Amino acid sequence: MRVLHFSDAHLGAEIHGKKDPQTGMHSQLKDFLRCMDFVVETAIEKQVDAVLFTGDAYHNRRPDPLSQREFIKRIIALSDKGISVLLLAGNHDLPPVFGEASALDIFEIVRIPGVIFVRKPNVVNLMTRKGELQVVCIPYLPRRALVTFEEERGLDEDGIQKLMARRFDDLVEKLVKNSQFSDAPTILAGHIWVQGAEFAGSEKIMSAYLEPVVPPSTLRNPKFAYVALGHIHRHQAFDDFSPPIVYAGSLGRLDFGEEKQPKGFVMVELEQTQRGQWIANWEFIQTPTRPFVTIKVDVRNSNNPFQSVAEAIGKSQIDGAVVKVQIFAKESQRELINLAKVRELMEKRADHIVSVEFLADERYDVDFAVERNHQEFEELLRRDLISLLEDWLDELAKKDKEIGERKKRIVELAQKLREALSEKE
Ligand SMILES: [Mn+2]
Repeated sequence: MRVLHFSDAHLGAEIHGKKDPQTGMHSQLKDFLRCMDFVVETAIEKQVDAVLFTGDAYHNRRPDPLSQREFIKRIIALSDKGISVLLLAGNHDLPPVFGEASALDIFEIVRIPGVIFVRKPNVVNLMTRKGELQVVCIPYLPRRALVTFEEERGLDEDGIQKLMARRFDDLVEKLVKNSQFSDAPTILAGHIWVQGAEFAGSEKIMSAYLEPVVPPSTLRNPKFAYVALGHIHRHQAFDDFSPPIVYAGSLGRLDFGEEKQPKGFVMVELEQTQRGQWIANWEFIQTPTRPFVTIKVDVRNSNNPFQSVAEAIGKSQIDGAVVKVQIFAKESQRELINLAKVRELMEKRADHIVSVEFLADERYDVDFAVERNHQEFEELLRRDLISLLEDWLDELAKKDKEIGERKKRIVELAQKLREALSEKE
């Protein structure tokens, strides 16, 4: 049986790019849809039996209709070809307020043949053209799904974390114990944080205070042939034991933290050994997402600084990329480098120019001239407060190293404060 595992599509993210005035489509959405098209094409071409999506379809919990239309369209394209699809709820797929509808609930209302959406921990039998696939589903579980407010009384942060991890372990054990498994292959699909996983940097703030951190041993049940994970955006695998535990990673690049990381999805071949045990062979396939490129050029010893910048740009692979330029220069060279002209050099090649920075004597100018339009300010207003705090601390840390060192702690405290306030409501 052949399964395609992908995750964290984040349609509707508008971090880097601009909106096409004709279609209202942002260039980041275009990029992510191109990646999702590639998923659909590959699934059809390689004749996969099932597609497993491990959460975060949309970037916003109240996604815009354009993102929804395009996501649903592609899921239907899979269904039309007889491919079964399982959609698992990620943190971005949960309603903003407890009890409200999830954007993916629509898949439960408008039934598409072979497509199911799983929002609660459950064991699901996915029928495929090659027979049954048993999937132990663990969607994103916030702290409150595992531990009540009353149970936390008297516990410190560490105690709460331990209780959450234990509850998670119990939950998986119970799910497995109470299910009647057939001889068909069984896998686990989760939108969870596994201990030891490395972040990409584009995940929403993750704190061990808000959700369980799952030890890999919890997932190492010999019943599972493969563990398909979403939530953490860096593709990685815990592959040294069986079953393989694999994060597909986000489908496309969200920001510069992922500049050097490959993005893609996973092809999984499930095979039965002579003893009847199911095992998985998997392969990572890269998506055609936009490259992110930072060009750093030091012109302090150059006689013709503009020429040096132009050469550095000429040598860089910026075609179709999201680009940032940092020019390290002497104050006296300021007049010699026209930042607008630097921008012009890239306009035809790059998909999007984020900034051209002139950095001299620790003071620098940022050429955001074309960038900061009304829409971007609006986006700024919609951003998560904690991530704004983080940016601000990063800014302060440029002048005061100590702030950089204390950033993690400050952010943790801010999260706690927010949590405490939301409990009061
Ligand atoms: Mn995500």
